[in-house]
Amino acid sequence: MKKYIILLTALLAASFNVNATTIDFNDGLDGQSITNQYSALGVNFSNARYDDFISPDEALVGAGGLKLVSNGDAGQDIYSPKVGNPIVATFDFGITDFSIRALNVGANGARIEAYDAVGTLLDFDEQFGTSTGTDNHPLLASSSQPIFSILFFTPLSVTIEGMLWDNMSFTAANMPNAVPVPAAALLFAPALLGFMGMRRKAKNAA
Ligand SMILES: [Ca+2]
Ligand SMILES: [Ca+2]
Repeated sequence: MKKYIILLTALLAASFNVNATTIDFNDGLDGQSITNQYSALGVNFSNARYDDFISPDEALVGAGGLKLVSNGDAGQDIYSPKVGNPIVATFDFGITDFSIRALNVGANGARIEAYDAVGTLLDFDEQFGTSTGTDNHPLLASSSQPIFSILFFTPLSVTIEGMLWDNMSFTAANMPNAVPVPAAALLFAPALLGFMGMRRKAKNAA
């Protein structure tokens, strides 16, 4: 019985984090556009691509491998998308607890804007560094909800410098029709234990 209780405890603990999703962007190819590669996770991108630039000390904040940058356009650096042509992440369902690591953030800064389902700005977060921002890797975040899209860009153009994005994380927002997973697991727990007891009895009788 003890091992069943341990198993059940582990299942319940895991269920509390079942909605957390993190994308490290390490599963693409350098320079390849990012569009619907993560659609199974409920998110699609526009004006986005993978990039393998290595920022100094990025490992200290858990970043590495490939990162997220913009596709850019004429006269625009892929590391410095502006508000008129931002990277966009669009979600199939409302999300909350959004965060992403901004790497190598200098004088031009890094900004995220969170929008609801009808395009109303819910929240923003931004950070600025000095000069080229080497070793400045802030986490940008929003706990507003439900967020349906996020824009990513560098708000200023005071110097020639850019930045990258890595390790995007979000959870599904609490929606009216959502069934809380821990409650559902508790409903099944007595049946599961009962079933295991029946199997044990059958085994002892045999
Ligand atoms: Ca990465
Ligand atoms: Ca920079």
